[in-house]
Amino acid sequence: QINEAEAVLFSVPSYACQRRTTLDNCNTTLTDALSLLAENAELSEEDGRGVAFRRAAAVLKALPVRVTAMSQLKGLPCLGDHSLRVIKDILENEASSEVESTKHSERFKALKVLTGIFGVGPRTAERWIREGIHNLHQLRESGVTLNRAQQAGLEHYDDLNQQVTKAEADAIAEIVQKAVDSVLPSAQITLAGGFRRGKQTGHDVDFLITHPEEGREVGLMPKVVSWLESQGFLLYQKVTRNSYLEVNDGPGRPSSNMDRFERCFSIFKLAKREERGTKVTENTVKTKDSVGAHMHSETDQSPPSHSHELDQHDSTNRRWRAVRVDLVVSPISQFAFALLGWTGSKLFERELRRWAGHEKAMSLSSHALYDNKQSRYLRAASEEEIFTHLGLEYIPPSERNA
Ligand code: TTP
Ligand code: MN
Ligand code: MN
Ligand code: MN
Repeated sequence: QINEAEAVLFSVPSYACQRRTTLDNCNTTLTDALSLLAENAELSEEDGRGVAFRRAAAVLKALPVRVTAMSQLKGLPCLGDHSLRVIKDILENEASSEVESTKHSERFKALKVLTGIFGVGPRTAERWIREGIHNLHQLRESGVTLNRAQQAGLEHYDDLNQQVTKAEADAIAEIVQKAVDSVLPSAQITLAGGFRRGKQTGHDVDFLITHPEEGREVGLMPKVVSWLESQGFLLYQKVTRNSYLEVNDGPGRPSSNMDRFERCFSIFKLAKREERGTKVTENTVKTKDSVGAHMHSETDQSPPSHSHELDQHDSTNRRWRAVRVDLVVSPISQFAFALLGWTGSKLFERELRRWAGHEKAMSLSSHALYDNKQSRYLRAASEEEIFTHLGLEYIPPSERNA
């Protein structure tokens, strides 16, 4: 029992990018509750409320002890009235009535299920709900028109809503490395996103691709994607062209934080572990028994096509699974910014940009850092240099889990 007078007060800086947030979280009950309210706000397109709950949760994630009394929260930043009310409710009654009623509301459940489809955002989900569509069955029966992404998302719904493991991410990395090696030797790939922060699972796998010689990366994405497609590794892909140079914002600074790299949203067809062997190269020599993601040459006796239709609807007998993969190509001159921008967490990124703008009069994007006072771009060859430019202590990826 903690005596109020003895309660330890923690000093926590107010920007998440000033803090070290590891994956060890002593306050999961509280942060899960606040994250659920954040998610509900985001699904309802109330982004301001969403960020407020995310910031409150992030402060609790950064604490070295479990919170058991409201007095421990004195002086902590980012805890608004609403978040404090939720925390108090949980500390006193084991659960927050608001969180429980949100979690079990038909609206929240429907928004979760529908936005769980790759290619479906809150706005589309909202529209469908208004049309009486609350679940996948109703969606399939409704006859609404789905775009190509949504069709793939619906088809692979179960796989894509199952967490990707680190082992699967590593297997995908080998495939992407092989693709890159095949089309442009000495191009480099880097695992970004949650896996770079040390997470053991994720909702997708994120890769950055670059080349040590500026300019050599141009045109790389379509070649990588063609190679992957020709080897049967892709169930879906959409490449969006880099428009960074095409956009005319006048001299100097980029107009927004929107990322303009050449990128590919994809769904990989990954052979299951027992099928995969230890190295990708082993897949190339497998023939008779191999299906799915295994590579095959033109002369291969058994192209990986035979039982897909049957496989599709019986995941236990399938020898592959669908995995979401994001690929991003960056020129080497922007690589440090791209890496910082694509490592996350999303809140950490948002806070970095807010810090840059509000505290330093700088604009940070995944491409560059612009100093508004000096009216010039600040170069950086590493993430460390970007933190230095921003006047921040360097926070390694494993401590960016805000
Ligand atoms: P996500 O893959 O959505 O998230 P994550 O990898 O942190 O977590 P999960 O395990 O659920 O996959 O995003 C990875 C990072 O990429 C995140 O910091 C946001 C960033 N990002 C985009 O998603 N889109 C963009 O256009 C830019 C610039 C960055
Ligand atoms: Mn990710
Ligand atoms: Mn995510
Ligand atoms: Mn991603």
